[in-house]
Amino acid sequence: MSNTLRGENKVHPTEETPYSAENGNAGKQNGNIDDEKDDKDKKKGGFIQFLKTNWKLVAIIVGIAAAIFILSIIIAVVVATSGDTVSLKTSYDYSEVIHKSILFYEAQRSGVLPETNRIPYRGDSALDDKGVNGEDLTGGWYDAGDHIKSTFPMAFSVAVLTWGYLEFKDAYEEAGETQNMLDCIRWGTDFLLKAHTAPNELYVQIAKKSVDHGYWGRPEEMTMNRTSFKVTTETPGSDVAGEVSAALAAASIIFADSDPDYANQLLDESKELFHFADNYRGFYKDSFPDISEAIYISGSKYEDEIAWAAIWLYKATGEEVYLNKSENEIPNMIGGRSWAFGWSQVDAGVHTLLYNLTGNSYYKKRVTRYVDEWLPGNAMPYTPKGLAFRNYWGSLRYASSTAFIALVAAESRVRRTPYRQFAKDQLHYILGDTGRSYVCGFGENPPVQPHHRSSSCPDLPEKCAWNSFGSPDPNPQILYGALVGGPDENDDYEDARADYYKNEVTLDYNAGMQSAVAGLLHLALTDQMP
Ligand SMILES: [Ca+2]
Repeated sequence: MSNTLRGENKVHPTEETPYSAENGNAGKQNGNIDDEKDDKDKKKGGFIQFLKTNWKLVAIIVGIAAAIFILSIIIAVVVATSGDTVSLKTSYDYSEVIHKSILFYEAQRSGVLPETNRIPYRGDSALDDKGVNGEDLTGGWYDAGDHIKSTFPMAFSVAVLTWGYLEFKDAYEEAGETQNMLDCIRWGTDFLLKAHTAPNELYVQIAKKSVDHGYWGRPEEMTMNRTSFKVTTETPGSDVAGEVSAALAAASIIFADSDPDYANQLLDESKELFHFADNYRGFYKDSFPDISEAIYISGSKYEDEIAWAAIWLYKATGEEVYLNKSENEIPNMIGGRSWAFGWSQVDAGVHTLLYNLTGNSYYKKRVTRYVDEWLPGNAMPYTPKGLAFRNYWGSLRYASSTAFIALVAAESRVRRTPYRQFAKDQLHYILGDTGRSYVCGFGENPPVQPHHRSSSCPDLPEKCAWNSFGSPDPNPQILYGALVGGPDENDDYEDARADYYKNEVTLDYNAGMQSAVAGLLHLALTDQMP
């Protein structure tokens, strides 16, 4: 991966220097030509004699001068066409993290894989995933270490990845990952469009928890029945429908220029889902026929997802009706501090976007209230080694998703240096500051036993089952780029496959981490790193 940056403000010597030099020399020659003539004639004879006796030396000097001249032209052309490069002095290779995080999303792919698949141990899987009326529900990503497809966190991940891309495009360009990132987002949105089978109908989970969690093995070898669940007007889910609406609206911005037809489809279906979420209110956990079969069942309110969808629709369309819809939900959202920024609680994202788009100081206060709590010395507990510690289950994702909010808020000048320093400290904790990396396949001493089925399987044709789960050895496949859950409040961490609190990986863990790392790379590129 490249660890250099392009100098955006460089002078173009091939355009400017020869032009001014030529003009200056021409004027000087015209003014002095007669005065110099006699003197030149006197010296002429001696100079010709010198050339005759020293022609070999003259030839060498002329040759060297010509070579230097040609070389300088080549260097000037190279600099002008590729940009002069300056070493990025960052502690960690952010480009490499972005590259590998996108590979993690590729490792999670379900359905028919394209020829461009870069994960050697993965193939086509779950090709019978369908709705209750036979609708095609193949594709998308497996949620975590298991093989359930869960629309709610998948949509949150698409929204946060897309937001990070929109804010920090220069980071993706620097990493050389722009096309891979667009493919990544589209893999998610293609499935979200499939899951939206009618204006007021959305598939929210594929595979029962009891059936899926009874299996350990390759996704390509699954034979169990994978039941699908949907929300409808009778069994609504404003939280999940709002989340998908937000993801589709955000992605429509990205594809507006390169694929306007696709962008229009994303926007149309985003609007339908917003109206479904808004008009048929309810929690999708309450719509599940058997709550014990659902994953991602928590969540204390759905007004935040409705407001989140509306503000993304406003950002995508500029239509005031959506701004009003978003602001109308604010009184219904919790009045105190948000607990975290995550798949079921997007208040911090709503406030940040609302401040960014309206400049209203009320939203600035709300963003400040949220992020300030996480700064050292305030209410958030810290581990001895410096992790802002919200919860033992997946501690690192809370720190990294809040770091992303802090970086976006800093772009909007809510607060700058303290927010950027916080984000840098948290991400560097994750990438290796404690002596170990928490990102698989990256840096020093990374996790080797992630709680993740397909990477725990040996190469074919060896069998893969519960014996792979119980193996004391590292996962035979490296799950590049996956952020694991992380340590406890004392920085204690054991790299153990069975520990799904500390060592599982998920789509939403990586979304906040990747977008935050893109934000740090943006700071490095623009010389704003604290
Ligand atoms: Ca919520």
